Amino acid sequence: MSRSKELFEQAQRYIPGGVNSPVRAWKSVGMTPLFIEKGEGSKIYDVDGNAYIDYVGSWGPLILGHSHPRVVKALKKTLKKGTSFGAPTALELELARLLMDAIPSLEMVRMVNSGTEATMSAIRLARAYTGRDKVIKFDGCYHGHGDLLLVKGGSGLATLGIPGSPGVPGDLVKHTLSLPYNNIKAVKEVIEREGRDIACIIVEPIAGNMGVVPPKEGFLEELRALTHKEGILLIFDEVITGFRISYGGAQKFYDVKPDLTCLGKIIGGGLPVGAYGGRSEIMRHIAPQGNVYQAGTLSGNPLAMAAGIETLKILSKNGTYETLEKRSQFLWNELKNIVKKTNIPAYVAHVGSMGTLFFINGEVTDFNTAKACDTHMFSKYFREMLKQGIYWPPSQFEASFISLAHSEEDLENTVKAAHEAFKVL
Ligand code: HOZ
Repeated sequence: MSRSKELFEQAQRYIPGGVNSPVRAWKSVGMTPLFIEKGEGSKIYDVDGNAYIDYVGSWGPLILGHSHPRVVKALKKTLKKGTSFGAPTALELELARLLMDAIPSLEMVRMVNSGTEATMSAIRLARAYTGRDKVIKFDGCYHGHGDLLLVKGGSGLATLGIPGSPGVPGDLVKHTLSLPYNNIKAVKEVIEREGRDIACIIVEPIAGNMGVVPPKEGFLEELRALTHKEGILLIFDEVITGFRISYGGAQKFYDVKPDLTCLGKIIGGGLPVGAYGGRSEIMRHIAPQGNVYQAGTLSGNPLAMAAGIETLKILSKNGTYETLEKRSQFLWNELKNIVKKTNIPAYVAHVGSMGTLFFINGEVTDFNTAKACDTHMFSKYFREMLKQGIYWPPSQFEASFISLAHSEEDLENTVKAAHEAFKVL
């Protein structure tokens, strides 16, 4: 038995499902997970000594690849001074400034520890600011595991086929309205009916948790116009897209300015982090400046700040995103060529360095089309890729991430592997 299997057997006795986050259990691909020993650049190494080219990248944060020497150096330097103080540090200010310089809609920002915390807090703030209770979200978008946002969520909920979650009181989710992604007509109808009760619309500007689903042309712009007109706050959940799609996130890429933005992943350089920010007129309501309460012992943790600062400094250099785009385009185009040459129904969706190979005949534009994919075929593809040393996300409903550490050779090897995988599907 492999060491990974042994560890997984033991882990299941102590940790629910053997994992600390559901998708990691590889349930939907009919396998047991690899336990990872280390990561270096584009590769991860399991406890049995096997190497894999990694397209999970810790689910998005590792845009520079694993253990980037400059990030490791910054962490070592910070570590020597202590790990947490529960008191302000200059590092928090430095990261806040970097975020604001990059993202035009951020006038103030509050650091938290995860994307879940960021979205929960942003929604509390939106409700307090508007004095309204209702929240619009979109089917298949995933905004962390806060009670009111689990309704028709993507990511692990989609992977495991769970529509919501027991333990979430019906009374609580009666304020959540979940609508089809990319369907502006549905949004207009709801706003016409109950616009005055709606505090905010929260949206992934590029959906990344039902697989990658880009916004249709005009979708984000129309959301902005409608919300503006009705005094509803627009919240962009850029936990995945922030610093992934461009240095200023998806909002800079599409040139749409939300009222509030949620961040995470890349801004912590691989350490636990989250942040939410936006117009200072709104942000000023957060305690202790205002009375909307939100707090956290490890918020603004110096190690997370240091890793985030170093990551952003590297990303801000000229040409970084052009390089990433060029490499990403190569992989997506080659995958499209493979798809074209077979009669297996498949579709490659991508924006920049995030993408998904959907097993479906036709385009994926929302949760219903995503759910219509052949997940059995996806599992086969996943297993075939793994056999050839490619670590693809273990779910049809997650994004694959390309990093700056992926070399041309890595990408060419991945294309070869995909070519072989398609032969046996
Ligand atoms: N919800 C994450 C992906 N969208 C998965 C987190 C994890 O398992 O680490």
